[in-house]
Amino acid sequence: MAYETILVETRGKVGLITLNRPQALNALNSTLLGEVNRALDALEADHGIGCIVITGSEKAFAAGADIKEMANLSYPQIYSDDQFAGWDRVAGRRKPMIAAVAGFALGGGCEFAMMCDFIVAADNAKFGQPEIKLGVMPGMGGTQRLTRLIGKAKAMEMCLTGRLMGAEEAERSGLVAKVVPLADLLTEALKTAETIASLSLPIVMMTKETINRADETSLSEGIRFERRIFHSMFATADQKEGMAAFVEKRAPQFKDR
Ligand code: CO8
Repeated sequence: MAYETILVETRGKVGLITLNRPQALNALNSTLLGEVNRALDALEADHGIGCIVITGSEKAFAAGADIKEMANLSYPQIYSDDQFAGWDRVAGRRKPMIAAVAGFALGGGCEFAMMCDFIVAADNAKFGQPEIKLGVMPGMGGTQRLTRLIGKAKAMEMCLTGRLMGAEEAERSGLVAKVVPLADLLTEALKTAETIASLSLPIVMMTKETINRADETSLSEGIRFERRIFHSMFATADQKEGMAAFVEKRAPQFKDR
């Protein structure tokens, strides 16, 4: 498949999407959004793929939604076209997605990274929601996801001032899972993705779905959901294989797809 704004490859059981608009620091325009969804459709349909890594360049994961594309939209246009609705499809993906972030992850770029299941950051990563400086606010989930990840005080401070947060503070605050040297970013993210992809795909997907329930429901309903999904795992061959392999002191061969 030919793409204009991204590069897509597979490395074993891992799908790798590289945002590729260097002239605009990977600003997220509508072509890029369409292509990311097209690539994710293909990777999700491929039963050989168990995890997806999304990355950018050393200078920028993405410097936000494309301001030049957005600047002159009227209210009826932005409302009727709802051209950002495609981001809800990105956020709703069922296979695990890791954002490997180096450089700027600003505005929609930070929001895109937060749509992934977790972020691995290079030590030069800079996160921020600077939309307030443009006379708008985050519009791709940032007010909600950032607040859930780092808490109200820091989310307020970041969104109301537009200040950037470095990798170390982002890790301390719970925005990123781990920070690695820039030179190791892709290797580390791919290694983590390979670990996930080597496990049972349906069990990984059910675990992702269950953790995401924590953002949507009460503790008791979340625990009830967890219990039901946990019970249903006993209908998979991979549960039998995983536990048998432990008892027999051998490596499991997960096969369910
Ligand atoms: N959109 C379009 N073009 C961009 C963007 C962007 N977000 N960011 C950078 N570029 C372009 C620049 O215009 C420049 O292009 P040119 O060479 O043609 O002038 C090129 O990329 C390189 O950028 P700079 O020269 O500015 O590079 P610097 O290294 O000097 O600065 C910065 C890097 C600090 C990252 C700077 O580019 C910057 O501040 N960018 C904008 C960051 C920003 O404000 N992001 C938020 C955008 S708004 C948003 O994301 C809202 C999402 C929600 C929408 C939902 C609607 C429903």
